[in-house]
Amino acid sequence: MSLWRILHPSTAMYIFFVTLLSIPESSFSAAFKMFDLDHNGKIELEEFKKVMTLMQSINRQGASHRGGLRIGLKVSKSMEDGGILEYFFGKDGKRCLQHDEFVQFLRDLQDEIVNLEFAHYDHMAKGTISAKDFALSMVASSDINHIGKFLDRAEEVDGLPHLRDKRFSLEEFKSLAQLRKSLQPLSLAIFSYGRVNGGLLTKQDLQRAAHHVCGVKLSESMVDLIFHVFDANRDGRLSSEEFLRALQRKEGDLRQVTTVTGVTGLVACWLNCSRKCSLMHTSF
Ligand SMILES: [Ca+2]
Ligand SMILES: [Ca+2]
Repeated sequence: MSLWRILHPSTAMYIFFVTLLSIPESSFSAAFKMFDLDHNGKIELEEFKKVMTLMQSINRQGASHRGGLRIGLKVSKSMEDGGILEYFFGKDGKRCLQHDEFVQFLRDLQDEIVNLEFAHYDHMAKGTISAKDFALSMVASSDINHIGKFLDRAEEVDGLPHLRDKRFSLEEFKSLAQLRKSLQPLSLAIFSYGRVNGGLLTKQDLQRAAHHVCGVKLSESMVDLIFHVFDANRDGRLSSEEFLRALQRKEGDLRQVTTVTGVTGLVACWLNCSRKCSLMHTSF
C-alpha cells in the first residue's frame, strides 16, 4: 500500500506535507535538526507536534491577513488527525524518530508524489503517458507566470508528427523530477557551458548536463518535447531564462497557493537559520 494511503492526509496535513515536499534533498538533515528542538539527535512526539502546530498557526495568520478572503485550502481541522503521528511514533507515542528514518521518509514522500502525478496523467493505467500529457505535466511544474504560452505549446504536441505518437514511461517522468530536484547544481553546470556557448543551451548540452550532473539520461524525444514547450523564441536553444522557466516551479500570484508559499517561506527561513547555526558551531 502506498505511503500516501497509509497517511491519508487531511487538508491541514496536506499543507504540512506540501511544506515537507518543498525541502530540497540537500537540506533534509537541516530539517531534521529543525524538528529536534532539544538537540538530542532524535525527534520525540512532542517536538514533532510543536513544529506541526507552529505551521498551522502561521497558516491561520496568513489567512486573516488577506482580509478574510476565502482561500482554497482550509486549515481549521486539527493537525493531529493524520496517521503520521502513529506512523512515526507508534500507538503509544513512545517511539522516537531517528535521523535516517526521517530522511528516508522525506525521500519516500517525494517519490510517492511523483508516482501520484504520473498516475494522474496515466488515466488508462497503461504504464505510459502520451507526449501531450507529458508536456502538460511539465507545464504544471514550470513558471506559472508564462503558463498561457506554455499551455498553447503543449496543445500543439498532438499535431507534431515526430512527437504525437510517442509514449513516455514512469522512469522518464521521474528523470525529469530528478532534474528539478537538482536544479541548483544543474544550473551551475549550465552557466559554465554558457561561458562557452554564449549562454545558449543546445539539446545536446542539456542531455550532457543532465547525464553528468544528475546521472539522468534524457531521451531525444524528451528533449524535443522540452524544447518544443519552453524554447520561447524558437531559436533551437534554451537561454538561461527559458531553462529556469521550464524547471523552476513558480506559483505566481495565485491566492490558492500563497498560503503554502507562506509556510514554505517559513521553512526556508528555518533552514537558513539552522545552516547559519551549524556554520557557527561547525559541528553539522
Ligand atoms: Ca529531540
Ligand atoms: Ca530559445
